[in-house]
Amino acid sequence: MENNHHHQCKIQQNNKNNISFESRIAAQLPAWQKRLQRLLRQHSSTPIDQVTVGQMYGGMRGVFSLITEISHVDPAMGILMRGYSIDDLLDKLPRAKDNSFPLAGGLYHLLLVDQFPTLEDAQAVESMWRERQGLPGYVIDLLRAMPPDTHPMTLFSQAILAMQPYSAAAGAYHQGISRQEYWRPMLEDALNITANLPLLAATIYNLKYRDGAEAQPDPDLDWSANFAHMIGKGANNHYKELCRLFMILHADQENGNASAHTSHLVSSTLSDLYLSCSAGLNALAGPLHGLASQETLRWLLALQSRYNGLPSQSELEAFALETLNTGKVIPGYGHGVLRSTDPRFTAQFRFAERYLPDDPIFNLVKRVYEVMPGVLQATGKIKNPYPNVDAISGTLQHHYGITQSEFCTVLFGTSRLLGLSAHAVWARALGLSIERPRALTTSLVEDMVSPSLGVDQQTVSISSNNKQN
Ligand code: HAX
Repeated sequence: MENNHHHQCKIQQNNKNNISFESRIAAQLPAWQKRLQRLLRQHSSTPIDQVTVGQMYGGMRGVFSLITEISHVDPAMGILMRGYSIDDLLDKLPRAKDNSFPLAGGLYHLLLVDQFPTLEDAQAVESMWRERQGLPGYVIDLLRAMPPDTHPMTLFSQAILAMQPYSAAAGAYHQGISRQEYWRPMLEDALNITANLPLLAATIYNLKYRDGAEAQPDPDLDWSANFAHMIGKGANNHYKELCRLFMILHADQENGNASAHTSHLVSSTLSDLYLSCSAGLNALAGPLHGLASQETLRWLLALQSRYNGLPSQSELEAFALETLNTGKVIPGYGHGVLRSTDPRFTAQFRFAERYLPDDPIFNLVKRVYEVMPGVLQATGKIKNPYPNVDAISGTLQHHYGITQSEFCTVLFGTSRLLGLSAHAVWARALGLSIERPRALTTSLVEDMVSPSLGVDQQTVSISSNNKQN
């Protein structure tokens, strides 16, 4: 109880600390409002895309129908965050002295403020996060009360939802804040949620795999590396560097992917960031999405144990075909938008070559990369036979002792909420609407594309009814 009171006081104090951050966003909004008004006045009815029947049944793949200013996926170049490629971000974002990889605070500044951060800007975000660290005691109690075999993603999503009573935006809404100002308390929520993500991830890790050891942030460490410290790996400088790399790579990917879109849809109802982030995590927990990092590690471990080490190319092909022939996907390969090797895969591959060249699972990843594109291409149906971010991320974690494959997606979510929260603040600042696409039944689609298809269908059902009779 005392803990909760302490948490509330802390949130109130922090309201004052992000004024300059907030004002940098506010300063850009009048020009944005004019720009959007002009665009909509002149082009509200101009078509951007058309929707085919295949796309309606195929999960709306490739339909341009969302707006975000935060990031864009280019099929060849990969994710561009505020226009910067992964390699640019890794090269140019500010890093602390003697660190090999950037501070996540700098990336968050870029995502939220749309100005390339100085080291001072990056450190200012890191300080805002530091000041806001602390989980309410009841959240930890809640996590402890769950059955021990609960999936860590369930705990993660639950914990974010459980903190919803502290939402500044929900409170402001109930006090009657105007719609134009609503993004400000959302920014406050964004800082409070993101500040606590490594602490929450470490708390879940420790509860599940370290006998509930208390996660205690080190005030001298940055946001990303603090995760390493809080799970007892603070002395391992290479793992701290991996945490920094990981948190940059997974932070965002446009807002059409399942977790970002879920979170955007929920947020579009004016619900607060705790509700929308928790919802986004639930989508990330699906095996075709963020859970692919867990699934890849499991698949690689199964491969290793089947062949007692590194398989030959033909053994690997046989194992891959076995997966495909049992109706499963090859985890870590393919992508909804990308049409080449994911630069986030390449960045992690470079890390592995530098820090863990002899790791046996990394050597499996390498062999899979040699063989799998050919195997997938031969199926004739997969649009992108190349590896995505998840094809290697779990392997790197495994090398440093995060051997619990089910935990991989929590780290993914820790980083991804940076992007989702930035999308949400800007969607609110720009006044984007509640989402409400329309739906059709198959009969209506048949009637629209070819009325005779509908008649054929009626004949089929009449004749099958007759047979039954
Ligand atoms: N293994 C086997 N089959 C695959 C495949 C893979 N890795 N990737 C695509 N396919 C199949 C699809 O299932 C689809 O088959 P059907 O026509 O029988 O349904 C066909 O190839 C065409 O699919 P596509 O157009 O190339 O790809 P989609 O846009 O439909 O799907 C996915 C994109 C990422 C979901 C898909 O490639 C996949 O399931 N990959 C494996 C899981 C994975 O790694 N997911 C993580 C993706 C990155 C991410 O979101 N991280 O969070």
